[in-house]
Amino acid sequence: PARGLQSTGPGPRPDGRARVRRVSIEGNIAVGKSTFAKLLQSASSDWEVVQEPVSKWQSIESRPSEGSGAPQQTVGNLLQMMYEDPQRWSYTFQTYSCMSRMKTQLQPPPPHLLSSKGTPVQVFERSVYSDRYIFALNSFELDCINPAEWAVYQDWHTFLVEQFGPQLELEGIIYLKASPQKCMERLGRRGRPEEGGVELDYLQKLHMQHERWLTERSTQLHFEKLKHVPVLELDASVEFLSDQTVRDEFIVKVKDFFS
Ligand code: DCP
Repeated sequence: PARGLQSTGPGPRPDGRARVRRVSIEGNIAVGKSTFAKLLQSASSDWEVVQEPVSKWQSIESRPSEGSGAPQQTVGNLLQMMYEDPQRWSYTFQTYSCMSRMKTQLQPPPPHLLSSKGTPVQVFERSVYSDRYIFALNSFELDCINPAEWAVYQDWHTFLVEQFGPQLELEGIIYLKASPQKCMERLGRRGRPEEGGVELDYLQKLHMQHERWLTERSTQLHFEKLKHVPVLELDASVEFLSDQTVRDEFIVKVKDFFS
């Protein structure tokens, strides 16, 4: 059984209220992270989901110089560019997706969580850690990110994560696990246009990266605390949206994990 969330911070605040803890949901492409996140969001007002900024990657905006009066312009769909020409665009994509995630992860928790007297938890769809240890690492292993780009990526990633410190730390990870075949089926069903060329082999590689990191825990991590973060693994091969019993079971497990 999974251990509960770590207490990495200073404990309860002087006013007796609990600190807001931070957890990410991890899992393969199309495993159902967003669906699961919505389920958590509706289960407790103490749980606040922060969505992944995918739409930002689909329409990159150019910022006109200050005072020019020119409107913002959409200059590209980086997700599509990355899938169409991974060797050219993977580094740029991984830089931007991680940067936009840092911005969202650095937002303060909403006031109702800060004033909660229960067990407030901020739940993120993915994290700066899966960006690096799943996607960027995988792109490097597939030669879509070259050794110089990989060295640069790792350098700024380590630097920024260390600079921001506790603001980017996680106290727990929920790992939604399903076979790559199951994810492929769901990916086909949702039909996001940019992902039309994704093949089973790619999902198998990403699955392996998740397994190495979260089950075997054999990925070379650069952040000491991350090595010891508790992981709650859930079997996401079941259709949890349509099965009330499964949904209830998930919520019980998550509650236990958070308490
Ligand atoms: N992606 C990527 N590199 C990253 C983060 C994401 O290549 N560092 C890509 C993979 C997907 C898209 O971005 O094509 C969104 O990926 P996710 O798996 O994070 O989100 P999903 O929408 O697939 O999640 P789910 O269906 O589980 O809700």
